[in-house]
Amino acid sequence: MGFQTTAPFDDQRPGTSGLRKAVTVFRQANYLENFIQATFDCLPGLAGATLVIGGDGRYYNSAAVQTILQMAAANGVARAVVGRCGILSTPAASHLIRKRGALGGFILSASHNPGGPDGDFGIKFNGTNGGPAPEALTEAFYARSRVIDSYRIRDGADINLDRLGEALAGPMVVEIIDPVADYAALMAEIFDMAAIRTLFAGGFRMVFDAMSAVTGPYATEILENRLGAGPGTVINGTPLEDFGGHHPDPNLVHAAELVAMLSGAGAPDFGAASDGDGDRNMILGRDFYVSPSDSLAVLAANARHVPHFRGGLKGIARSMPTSQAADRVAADLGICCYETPTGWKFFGTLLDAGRISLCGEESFGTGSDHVREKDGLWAVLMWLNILAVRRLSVAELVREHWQTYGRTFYGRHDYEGVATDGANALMAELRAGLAALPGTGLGGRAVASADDFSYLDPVDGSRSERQGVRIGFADGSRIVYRLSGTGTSGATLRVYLERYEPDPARHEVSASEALADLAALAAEYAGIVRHTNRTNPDVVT
Ligand code: VG1
Ligand code: CO
Repeated sequence: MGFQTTAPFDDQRPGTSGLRKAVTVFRQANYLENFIQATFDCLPGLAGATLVIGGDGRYYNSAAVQTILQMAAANGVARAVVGRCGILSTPAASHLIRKRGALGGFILSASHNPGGPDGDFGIKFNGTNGGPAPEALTEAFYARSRVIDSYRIRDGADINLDRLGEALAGPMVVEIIDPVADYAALMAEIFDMAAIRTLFAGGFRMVFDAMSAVTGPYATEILENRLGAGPGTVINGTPLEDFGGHHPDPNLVHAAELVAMLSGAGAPDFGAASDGDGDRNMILGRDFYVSPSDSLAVLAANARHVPHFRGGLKGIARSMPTSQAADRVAADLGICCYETPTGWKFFGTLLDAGRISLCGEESFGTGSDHVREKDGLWAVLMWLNILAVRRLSVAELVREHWQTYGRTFYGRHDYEGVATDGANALMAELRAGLAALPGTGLGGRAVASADDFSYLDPVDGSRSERQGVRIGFADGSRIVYRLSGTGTSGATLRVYLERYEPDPARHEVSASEALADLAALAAEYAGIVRHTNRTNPDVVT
């Protein structure tokens, strides 16, 4: 047991989802230790508490778990619950924290960012509700990390993380658990597993791409072993430290292998993918892509077919850049639809207060009140449960939805790794121009509203400013601009586009065609070429 001295690091302010940096940054002497001790110093009730620890298995995961265990022991933690081999998907960790009544937990992941010695690593602290720490707390961690001069660590041998059961780190009990079991049991409580089993038994075929990341073991156990989807349903199902060199980001660009498998006459009925830490999902039908914003709306409209939601939805929430498709369903159901800043932590207070049952983001994140994180595999099971009851194909279900509610064409254009100065200048210019916009025309469209989104949390009264520039047009179209909080090199500019089309005769064009005018207008108005030197986005989703 001892004290080590440390110096502050100036870059430990957690972003949208915790602290995310290159592995090389995390490996600097005392870097991880400094962040962990700063967190411990801000947590009342740490002595004698239970903590959950696990991550997505990327490079540096095991080393970080060992460090955190020795520090937790030295800081008086009574029990650490750790997934075997240090593995826990983000939603599984959220569930465990809640189930065990833990003070909180550390989730080790940089989500969809590439892994490996030259890739990224990340860490975040989730509180006792199982959700990401609120901004006030992460700001306190950061403030503490700026003044900290020492940390506590035990000088003990590494714990064997491969063996289930209990071990000791000094006075602290380390409990190594099966990372899948509790999560799989929760899914069986939420869904009509028998109905989904019948669907597969009737010849329904699917492919799940785990992208060599954490969901492989979860998907294999639940889809293949428990639900009877054929062997080979899960592809890239072994978690690898570098995700096989891929970007574990479930979208049309990075999950190209899956997209190809879902095209053509002999393709399976259903395709899905998840990301590095298992909290995101992409849903595909045969030759059909479901935009995440539409997915949230379709799930909301059909939730009553799922046992967990039989009593109806309390409310829905979506992040600001997510399309307004879910708002139309909420209006129809007579329930509230909340609009929150980007990042799952803002859904936490609404879920805890019982104001919402479903929530989602345009970035392939969907979830509910069962945990306090988005949940990739849960979303896949939601779709399967609904398809099993409705007996429609993915495309039929979504087209039916458009018929009823109209179609909201949606696209996100990402300009990755651009110079930070240029990106900041672009946003500053946009902000400076906001006041003059309403009532004028842009590219022949009347501007109805323009602002920099700010959010007042209706539950805890906290305020979040400067969450993204949004321009609303009189015809219901929107352009939103914001900078990413999860990138690790330079800045990433995200431009979000949406256009509402009530007329079913005009639904059968691609989103990129439907949004071409708006995309050109968005690029020109913000001076994207001038500020970033880029003529085209890197990723369009
Ligand atoms: C991105 C997404 C955001 C999501 C966040 C964390 O943030 O846009 O919707 O909540 O990643 O997701 P940003 O700031 O880069 O736009 V995960 O799956 O990386 O924990
Ligand atoms: Co993720």
